[in-house]
Amino acid sequence: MKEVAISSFDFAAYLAKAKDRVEVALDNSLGPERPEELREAMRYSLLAGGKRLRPILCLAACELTGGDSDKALPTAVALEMIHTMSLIHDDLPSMDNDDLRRGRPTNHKVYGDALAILSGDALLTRAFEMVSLRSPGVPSERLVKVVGELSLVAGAPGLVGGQVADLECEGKDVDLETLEYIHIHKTGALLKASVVCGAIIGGAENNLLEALRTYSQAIGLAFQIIDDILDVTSSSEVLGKTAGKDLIADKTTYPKLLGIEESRVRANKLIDQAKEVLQPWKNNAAPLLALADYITSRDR
Ligand code: GRG
Repeated sequence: MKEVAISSFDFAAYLAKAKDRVEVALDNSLGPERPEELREAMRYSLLAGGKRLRPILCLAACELTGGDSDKALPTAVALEMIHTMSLIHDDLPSMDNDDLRRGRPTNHKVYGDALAILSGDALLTRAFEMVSLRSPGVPSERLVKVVGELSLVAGAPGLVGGQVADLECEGKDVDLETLEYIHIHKTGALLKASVVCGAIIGGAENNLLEALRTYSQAIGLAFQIIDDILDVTSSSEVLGKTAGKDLIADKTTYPKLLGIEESRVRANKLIDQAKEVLQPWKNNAAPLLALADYITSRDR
């Protein structure tokens, strides 16, 4: 395995290169869907930009296990497809009802509700196709494990459950425990699965896989705490989505319960915990350590 000295690690270059790889793979992942309008709606949201954090985490985790991250690319694409479909559905009038996503009008604003729902459905099912039918060279038992992880994260035990809880809690007084439940399921679970699936594709030993589960759980929650903070401190122009939305929708957030400073302290503590658990692998973990820091330093 190639060691990457932390001091000489160029995170900006790493991030840019990984993002380029992901963009190319995403572009190649959509075939000749018919009708043409469905193809357009799927491409519109999938290729709309975004940080591509989930696929990049997947590739970085695979690399840390000593695996060939080319083999993890289809799974990385699958994770971004699940994420994108969740954004399309989240923006619908019956859910968060938003007009702006990734700096452009939301999918249903352009294609209508029916096509937004269906293009989301098509991306979700394509994600499972990417893993099960379009992952050459990966042992099938690893692919079955990844399919299992994705089934759990996309369904009631993950995003769907988190989203239902989130919608149910709008306009209500919510305690920290419930808020954490929502954040962990709605957001943290997919970030965790991104790391875990990359590690599974790479064939991680049990102790590294367990460490990566702990790492990714911590960064997943920290990510949503920072998202809550950015919602009140940033602008729609910078975020590419409507700022101040949590207040408008009367949602409980970390800043609402703890204040901005204490929320930031919590997020930083989680990032410290995530980095600590990777110390035994630190000589090869520069990308994942830097990605953890990026979660709290990001501005969008
Ligand atoms: C997966 C079957 C299935 C259903 C989806 C709608 C829904 C159920 C869940 C909503 C999940 C959701 C939208 C959570 C918010 C997560 C979040 C903080 C998104 C923003 O992620 P970034 O900042 O966005 O990584 P970019 O645009 O950079 O990719």
